[in-house]
Amino acid sequence: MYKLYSNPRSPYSMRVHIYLRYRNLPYETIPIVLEKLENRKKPFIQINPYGKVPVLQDGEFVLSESSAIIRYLEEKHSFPNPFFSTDIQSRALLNQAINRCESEFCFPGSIIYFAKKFVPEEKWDEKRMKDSSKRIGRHFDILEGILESNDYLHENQFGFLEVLYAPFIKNIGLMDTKLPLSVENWIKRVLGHVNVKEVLGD
Ligand SMILES: N[C@@H](CCC(=O)N[C@@H](CS)C(=O)NCC(=O)O)C(=O)O
Repeated sequence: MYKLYSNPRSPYSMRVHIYLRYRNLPYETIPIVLEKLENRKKPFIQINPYGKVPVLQDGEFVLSESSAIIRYLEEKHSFPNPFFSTDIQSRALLNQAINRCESEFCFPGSIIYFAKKFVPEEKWDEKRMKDSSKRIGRHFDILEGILESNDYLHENQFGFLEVLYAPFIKNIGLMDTKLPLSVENWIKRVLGHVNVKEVLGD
């Protein structure tokens, strides 16, 4: 059975929980208490020297990075509705969208999230946070081009991208960004997905 080293408040871990439930793959969760810095100590630091969750263990094989974990499991199992199509250009476009999700949304989003959750307001780097909000706004304006005529981002099916975005769009209210209606509706759709709700709650 797969083992998933994870923390219940970690959005990157939540991605993998959503995915494992979506694919109905049995797994055991091994909680890592970040608050007690368990991630920085042995034995976890030997499992991932970067000290980050999630980490998947498949027998002797150990893999970190949420996106790489999901991709590995997709490639290992032959699902009837795989996230990656056999068409090389479709796969390339999905990879492009995955990279943009990380760099144009999750990265600027984490700047705002961590400031608002963990830094006293008088110490906020307002300019950096405003620039991050703008970047997120631009990203969703671009995604509107897809979502005004599609329910989902890639090939109009709930898939890899929705799994990656889900835990982060849950906090979209913190991002001070005006969203196009089609994006708001997509967010509702994703957060209403049964496996997303199982992991993130209502
Ligand atoms: N790029 C990594 C990011 C993982 C990550 O940043 N995990 C956070 C929790 S959400 C963590 O373990 N932080 C602990 C630390 O950096 O000390 C992924 O996609 O899995």
